[in-house]
Amino acid sequence: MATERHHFELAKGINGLDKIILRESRGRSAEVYLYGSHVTSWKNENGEELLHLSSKAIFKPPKPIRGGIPLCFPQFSNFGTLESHGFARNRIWEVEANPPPLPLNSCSSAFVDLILRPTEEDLKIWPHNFEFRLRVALGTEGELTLTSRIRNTNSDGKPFTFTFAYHTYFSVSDINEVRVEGLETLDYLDNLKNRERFTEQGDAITFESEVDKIYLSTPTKIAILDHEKKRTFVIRKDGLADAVVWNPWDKKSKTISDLGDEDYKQMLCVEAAAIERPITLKPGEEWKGRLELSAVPSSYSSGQLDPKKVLE
Ligand code: TA6
Repeated sequence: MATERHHFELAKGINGLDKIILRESRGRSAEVYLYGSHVTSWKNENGEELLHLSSKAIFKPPKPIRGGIPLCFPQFSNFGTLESHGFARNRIWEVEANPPPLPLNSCSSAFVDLILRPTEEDLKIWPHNFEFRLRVALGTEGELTLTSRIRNTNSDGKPFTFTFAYHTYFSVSDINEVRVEGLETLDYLDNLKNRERFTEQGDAITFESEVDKIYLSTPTKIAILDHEKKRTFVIRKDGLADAVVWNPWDKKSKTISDLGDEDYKQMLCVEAAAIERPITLKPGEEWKGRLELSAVPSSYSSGQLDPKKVLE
């Protein structure tokens, strides 16, 4: 069902779950499941998939979908008493026809607005009323933008506090060959060492074993350079101070039932997040967190990528 006004298609996805398809005139596309308001696909003009979806992903509530862009709210990981990464990623969201105005980025050609409000069951585990609006937009240059607006709608005068992440799984050619630029010399919490705080070395980050780090107060722009695919993912973020870098590698992968044993070789999670300083909202207040992803051809000739150009 293509509707002029809303620039998207509503379709049935895996296991009959409702999904939204966004299409851009030059062949780019993105797909969002109403289950978790979960982006599961982002393709470039050649139809190449840019996000990693686990080869064993399960599309069956209440199991979160493994891969794509899960939303972590109102809790990142186990930074609290709720289930890992909170409950927004395993709830059914609604399409919102008339959301409060959000300045539409002029080059958005296709977009959809989704909304989540707590159920009676949710209020028992997290006693706060909220409205979580997510706009997913596909731009004319193929960029994918996710804009979250979270409003405290408590009528009892109570503030609430949350942590948040866009838990993006990027598709890479070979994890041994990619490098991340923009996190050099930053402090991070190492989830593999009781969240002890360390300082990152001066060079680009490369991968040769399991990594699970929360980088603190990062620049608003981070790049993933994929030699083999001559591709650079540029991650721009607003309202999200931190960034998580995760790859489970071989051993941990075998303990994750809905992740293929070899998947780790073609995936890397770089997650725009708000963790170190949780967000507190009083009733009526609204927080906005924006993520913009672009995949650009890497401009290198000698095998040495020019990070400066990428992060300018
Ligand atoms: O974002 C990194 C992380 O918190 C890792 O510690 C790992 O648990 C990963 O998320 C996946 O979490 P999930 O709950 O989706 O299995």
